[in-house]
Amino acid sequence: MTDIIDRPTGGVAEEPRRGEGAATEDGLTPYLAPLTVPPVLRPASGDVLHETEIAQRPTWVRLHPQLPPTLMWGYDGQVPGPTIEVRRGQRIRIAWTNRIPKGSEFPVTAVEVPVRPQGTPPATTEPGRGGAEPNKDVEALPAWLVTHLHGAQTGGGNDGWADNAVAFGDAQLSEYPNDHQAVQWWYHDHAMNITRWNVMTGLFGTYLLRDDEEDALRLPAGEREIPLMIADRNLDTDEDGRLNGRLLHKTVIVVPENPETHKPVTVPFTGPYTTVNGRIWPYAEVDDAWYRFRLVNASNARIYNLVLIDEDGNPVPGIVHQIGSDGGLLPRPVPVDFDEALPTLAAAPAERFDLLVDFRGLDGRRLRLVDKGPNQPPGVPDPEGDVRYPAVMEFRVRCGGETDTFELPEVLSGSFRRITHDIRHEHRLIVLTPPGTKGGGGHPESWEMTEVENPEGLQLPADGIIQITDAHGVTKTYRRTARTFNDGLGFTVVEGSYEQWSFLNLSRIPPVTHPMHIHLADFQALGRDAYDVSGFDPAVGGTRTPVRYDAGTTLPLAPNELGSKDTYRVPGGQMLRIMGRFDGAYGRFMYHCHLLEHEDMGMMRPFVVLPAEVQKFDHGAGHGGHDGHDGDHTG
Ligand SMILES: [Cu+2]
Repeated sequence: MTDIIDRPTGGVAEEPRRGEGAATEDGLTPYLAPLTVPPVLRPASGDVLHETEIAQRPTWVRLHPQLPPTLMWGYDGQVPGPTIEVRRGQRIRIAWTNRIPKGSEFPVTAVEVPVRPQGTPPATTEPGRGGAEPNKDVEALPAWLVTHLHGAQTGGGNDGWADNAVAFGDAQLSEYPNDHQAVQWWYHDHAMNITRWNVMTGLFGTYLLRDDEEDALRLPAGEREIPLMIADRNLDTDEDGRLNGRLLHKTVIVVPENPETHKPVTVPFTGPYTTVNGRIWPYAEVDDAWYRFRLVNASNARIYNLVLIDEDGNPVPGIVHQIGSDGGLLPRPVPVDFDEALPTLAAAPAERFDLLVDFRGLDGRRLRLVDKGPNQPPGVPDPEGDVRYPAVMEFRVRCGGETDTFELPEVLSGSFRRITHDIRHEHRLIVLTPPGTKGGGGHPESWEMTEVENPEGLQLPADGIIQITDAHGVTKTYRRTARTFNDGLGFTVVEGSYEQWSFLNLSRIPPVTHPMHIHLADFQALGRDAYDVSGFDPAVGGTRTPVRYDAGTTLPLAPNELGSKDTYRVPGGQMLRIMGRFDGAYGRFMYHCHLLEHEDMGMMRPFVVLPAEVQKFDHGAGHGGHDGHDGDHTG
């Protein structure tokens, strides 16, 4: 049987204390709604033939006490969905069942508005459509859903392949072996072309895997372990300008000066209102004790720079420690002191942060988690950027009554092993192109590159040919072997093997950070290198002069990036090198940018994992990244 346990909400106050934060110009008072904690669902254990049904259903959610209810879609009719909790090695089967009746209203209104001149607040920071006509094609969308368990090692058939979405009444049957160290995964919709709207409806939830190593640390648990799913949203307004509660996907479109040579570019979604566990700017009452927060950025595209501040707006050092990241526990705790030096809580979509916060001695205090705009002190709005309201949530510390004797462990994961470059491995090179690159339809793309062994005869510059001068001064020539999702298979990976994937981001004006996510495998960062990417000409789609390693700029890896991860920020002008092992499952998987607008618009590619014995019989050339053919496509 499925065991659903309702936990008390994270902070139940008798009465929300009004007037503590001034209402915004939109009429919403920050820190008015108590934080809610999703119920825990422990799937049937011991009998893998017993499936646990989790159904997507329409639901009405009060995002804020001063708003009318919002139509959303939620797993088990809840936003976020239930927190699924399993133990290592407990194999489970979930029937993700679409129970959103045919003809249901799509919960998101989508509009595109023109970009505004620099120096004025971006239109996306304001609620309402501003007169823009809703996209009728989005209004007409059916509930076409597929669920991906982000981070999980499971066969390609269970992973939530984006094309294999199901309609009303059908179920996606997925088996999860859970043979993994203790970890925080999360599940969310992944339907081809429309993930950005499906996830915005509310289709996401937390998945926690436990093991003995984690148990032995005796970390804060029960009511003192709280998932925090952070997601920004926008809301529509009525004719009179009042918020009507309806979800609004408002994006900015940049129309080029010369529409004959350049296509319009859609900027990924950001919105003015930050929700935590499905509430806008909630507060949580916490004891003066240690807490464990399992934080994930479930936003479409906002990259948060989270800072914990006190009543005077000053960062609070010394009480936040990161103990885990995407792939599980870090080897040792990493202090997060918000002092502008590394490390910070820069959280791109899909990145996870396992945080211990020490509220001892803070009885009576109010601390706030805020999103720091790039040009302002923490807690202050950024009028020219997209941080209209920095608020995320508030912690109200109360006396817990007894002394918390928990001590921060010095070593967290004794089983953690650092992967080094001397291990036998395969190389892959993926180039992330700027929006407006020739042939890209206005969108950034992820190009799979293959080295050209005899580049002497090439006429350069040429579309799809990129030269790179590396740290040793050696220049190599690469040709593009794939650029969009439906191009032929490029990467065939032998199960159990290690691979180094290098992502080179060619964006420059403006630099665009892409959080790259690879399904199935856990990775470790080997390094980040700065590159002078000015030699790439988007109008050509290739380099005029080689993209060049910049020896003058060092980019150290932050200590909280050194654990296992599956999603990495790749800023413009940077090469990120990561190494991972593809083990535990076979099949066809995806890797992609986790800005959902980019993922939907082409920044996604397939890869296949096979047994070594089977790959020997591969009759095609599906070995992108190391086949070394001449660049005969370029003429
Ligand atoms: Cu991207």
